[in-house]
Amino acid sequence: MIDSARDTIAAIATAPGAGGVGIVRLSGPHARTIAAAIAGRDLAPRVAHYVRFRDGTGETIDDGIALYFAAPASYTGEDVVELQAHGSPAVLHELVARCVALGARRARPGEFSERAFLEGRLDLAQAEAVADLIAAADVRAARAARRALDGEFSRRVDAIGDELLAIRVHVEAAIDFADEPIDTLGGAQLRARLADTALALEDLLRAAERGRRLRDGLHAVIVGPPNAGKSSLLNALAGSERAIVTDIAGTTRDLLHETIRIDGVELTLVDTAGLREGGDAIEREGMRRARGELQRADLALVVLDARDPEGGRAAVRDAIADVPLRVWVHNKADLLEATASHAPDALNVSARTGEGLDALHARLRELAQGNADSSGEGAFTARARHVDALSVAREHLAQARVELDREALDLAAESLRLAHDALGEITGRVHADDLLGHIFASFCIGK
Ligand SMILES: Nc1nc2c(ncn2[C@@H]2O[C@H](COP(=O)(O)OP(=O)(O)OP(=O)(O)O)[C@@H](O)[C@H]2O)c(=O)[nH]1
Ligand SMILES: [Mg+2]
Repeated sequence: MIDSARDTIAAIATAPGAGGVGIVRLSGPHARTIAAAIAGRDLAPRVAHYVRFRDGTGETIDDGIALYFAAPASYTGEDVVELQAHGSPAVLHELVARCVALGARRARPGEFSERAFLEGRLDLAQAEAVADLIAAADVRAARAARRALDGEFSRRVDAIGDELLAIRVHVEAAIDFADEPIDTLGGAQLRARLADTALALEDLLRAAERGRRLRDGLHAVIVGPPNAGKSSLLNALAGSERAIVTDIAGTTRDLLHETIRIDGVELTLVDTAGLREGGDAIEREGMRRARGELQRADLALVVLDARDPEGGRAAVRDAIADVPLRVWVHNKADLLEATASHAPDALNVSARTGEGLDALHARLRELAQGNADSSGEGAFTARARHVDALSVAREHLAQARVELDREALDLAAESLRLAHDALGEITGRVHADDLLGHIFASFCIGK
């Protein structure tokens, strides 16, 4: 689907700042002629030409290498040229300006990858993996993004999509024989296939959920009754006075995010308003936000006053019901009698004296790493968008099975179509234009 009317784009592809080598990349129908004008010679495909890059007056901007990749065997699928110069921001900006003077347009963020998607070189999940690879905070996340880029996620989505398509064909055909009971039309076999597909989808959803956590890091929400020392603990873990601490119950209202790294694994800590009955309007809004944040949490770090942990437990029980991982912390251990008995399932900690913080660190490291490791082998990164789409597909599929059991074939066919479309959104076979704009806008320029 080469669009000959499409313009040629140019951008610096290397990171901002000085470096040994800097690359300006061109993509589009005029990439080759523009580069030839700058390099003063025609470019053969896939040959490293050592050339002088010249400005409009013939003066040398820099010397370097020009590489031409002829369509469709290029990153974008269009004609692409890379001009490799010294990594001087001044030189690279001048090279881009020269490309623009010769008819190119400055690329928007992610526009090269967007073109790669539009040319069918990558599907949407793979294009997103490019950005995730570039942004990966550690080696595990980078590996997992690389697997997604290689299509490991997309292949599993497509396999389920293909199976759904086959089932849809079967159901649509059966609609034409509506007088017959479905079981004479292979209904039992159809139901078995649907059950298998539902299981495969369930598996993939779990893998994608792990992949999302791997990409985003563990999302830990600090929760507990007012005055238990949640903000003090955040400060102690972050190693800086990020949050306001006072002895007034109800000090924290807004969510406060802080990213910490434990052995190269990222952990987002969120401080929240203490949970209790009542409170003024601002505090109640704070509690509402705390509960909302817990809906998205991987881990609840429950902070209770060591002197009265039972009172606090009741206040948080409902709020943390759906959070997959929990760590119970009894804070203010410095105020306990030396003889006080320790709860077996909780860590005794003092945000004030630092007592017990090493053990808490170790526990968090274990969980953050377990999170990364459990998704080590064969794991791929995924995004919240993907997880949502898979959940939607799962709901429609469940609906289709109910409808099939009731022999409501029309409805089942429609539910199957919706499930299929939801999967298509992941790889971009089904997409809205504003979705593409949204996704690619978060890329860096030159990619
Ligand atoms: N002795 C002692 N006091 C602590 C400890 N941790 C916090 N405090 C004190 O307890 C009070 C409340 O601490 P915060 O960190 O503001 O408590 P919070 O849970 O964030 O409270 P809210 O934001 O109101 O929900 C402050 O006076 C802290 O100095 C601790 O480990 N030992
Ligand atoms: Mg607080």
